[in-house]
Amino acid sequence: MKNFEIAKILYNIALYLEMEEEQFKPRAYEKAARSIEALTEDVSGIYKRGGIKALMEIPGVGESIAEKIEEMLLTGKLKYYERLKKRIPVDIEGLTSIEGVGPKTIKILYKKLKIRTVGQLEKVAKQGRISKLEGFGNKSEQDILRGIEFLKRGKGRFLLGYAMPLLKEIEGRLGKLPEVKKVDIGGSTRRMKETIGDADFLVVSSKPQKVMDFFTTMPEIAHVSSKGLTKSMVKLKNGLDADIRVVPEGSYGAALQYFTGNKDHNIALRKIAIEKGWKLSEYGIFDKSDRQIAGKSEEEVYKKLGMAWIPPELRENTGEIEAAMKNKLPKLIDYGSLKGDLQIQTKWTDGTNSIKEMAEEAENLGLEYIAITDHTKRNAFVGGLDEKQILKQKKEIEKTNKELDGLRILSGTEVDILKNGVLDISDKVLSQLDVVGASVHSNFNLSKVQQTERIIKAMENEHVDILFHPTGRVIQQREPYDVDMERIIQTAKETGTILEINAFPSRLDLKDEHIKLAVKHGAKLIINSDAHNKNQIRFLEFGVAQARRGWAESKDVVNTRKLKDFLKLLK
Ligand code: DGT
Ligand code: CA
Ligand code: CA
Ligand code: ZN
Repeated sequence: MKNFEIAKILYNIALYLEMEEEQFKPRAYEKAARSIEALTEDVSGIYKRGGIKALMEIPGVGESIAEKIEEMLLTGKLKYYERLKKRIPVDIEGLTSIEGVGPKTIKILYKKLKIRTVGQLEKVAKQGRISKLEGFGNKSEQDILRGIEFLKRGKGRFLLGYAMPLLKEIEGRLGKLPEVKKVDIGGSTRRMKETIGDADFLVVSSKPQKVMDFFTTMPEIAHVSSKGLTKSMVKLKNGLDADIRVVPEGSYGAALQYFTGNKDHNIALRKIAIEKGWKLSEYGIFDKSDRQIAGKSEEEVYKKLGMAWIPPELRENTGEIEAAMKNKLPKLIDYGSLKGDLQIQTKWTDGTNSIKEMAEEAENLGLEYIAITDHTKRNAFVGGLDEKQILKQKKEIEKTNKELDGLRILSGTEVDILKNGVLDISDKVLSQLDVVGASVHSNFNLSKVQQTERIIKAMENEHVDILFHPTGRVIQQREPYDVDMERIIQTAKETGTILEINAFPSRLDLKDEHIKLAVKHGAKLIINSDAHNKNQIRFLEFGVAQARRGWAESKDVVNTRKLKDFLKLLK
């Protein structure tokens, strides 16, 4: 068991005990949970090293809690916790997954309204009964309802960046089968959407039985939902559903086009076909006498319909069809075209690798420059750096640069924007760094006006080159802060501040529509990985995907430039 899992169970125990009106025990469990969360070492490692005795050296962990941790580590379960769950049937895990609902709220809701599940909470909130409780109001009731909506919307969808490696691996395996002539992943995966509902494999094969046998017996499969000669459906062990279809070679392009979608894009294309007196389906385009006139390749299908081939990332029926008909599609930024990564954290704060390790990995991935941008002092919970430490780190970067021959490391920071828009590091220090990114890490709930003013103020600082995390959202976990994106984009343009497309799979702060707007106004963009360990630098490509979905070209993204030209674009 990982530290955070142990801590979570201890927190939940504290909450259950509190519901039972226990006096001191809840505090004890909370305290232990907090110090376990703050540990830099794995609890399992501590236990292996010195058993219960070593566990008891963790602040707040006494003998009784140490024994419980031992049980969790050895059995993966805790009988005491299971008993509490039975005795007090409140779905703490479900309820705490609603944004803004914490232990305090759950306790009151249980005592006053006997609420035990998310479903019950939704019902009473809709009846207006939450707003009548002491300490709650209309706003908290609406917040709860919004939180529940948000949770429901995200249910069952998977973050593309985390699902992709396994899907690519399966695609590769299918491609190696001698019976398989062609294979692709269609659907939202091919369109590189932020999240995917299920994966859609498409195959051409002369021996479909063999392909289906192979697909439905892969080690990653939890169960087979259906199996046929042209279509099978499975659930993978990670929870993701995957379909596979075997299609005739002569229809492959039409099938790939159809199963890539999205649905609205397909419907619009079908309408165009009908206007021409034809029929478009996953088998091809057919004329009045039902003769196939296109379908072998996607290019052929689009061409027959009178337009250029449309990159999958654009297929959302948001103007791409019109643009393709006029031959006015953007020349999208290419995968693999980034030369730098300007948001990287290291061991100096909450990253796990050293400056040098991050640099070497970036070089392996073909980058020419990176910036080290650790957190600053306001974010004490991740060991944020103060002025002195930042300058010390700068020295270490200079030293490391001498040890490298290819890649150049820039000194930087992810400086914190305080509630009033002031930065938590002095201008004097910021002025000595190569690159400064600024981001919001607190007070997410300010009004739209206040939040926008706060961020604009930071962007007006002459040292702030990049606005990191322009919306602060965490997909499926935290909503974006309320900001006037038009004004942020305007300010970016006026002040020469670059807007970040954060590539981290759960972040992707700027959505496609934001990127489109920034491109339209001519604001500059940058794609950063936000890597906290060296394996995460690879996330950059998901940022490129997001940029493509926002119609961005290479010229819109500053880190497609060589170092020398990139540096010229900074303030
Ligand atoms: P997802 O799985 O929710 O992330 O999104 P998609 O786009 O992968 O959707 P999915 O898996 O339900 O279907 C794959 C594609 O098949 C979809 O993008 C377009 C096509 N498709 C599905 N249902 C329909 C439909 O009713 N009409 C049309 N024209 N196309 C459809
Ligand atoms: Ca799908
Ligand atoms: Ca599907
Ligand atoms: Zn961090």
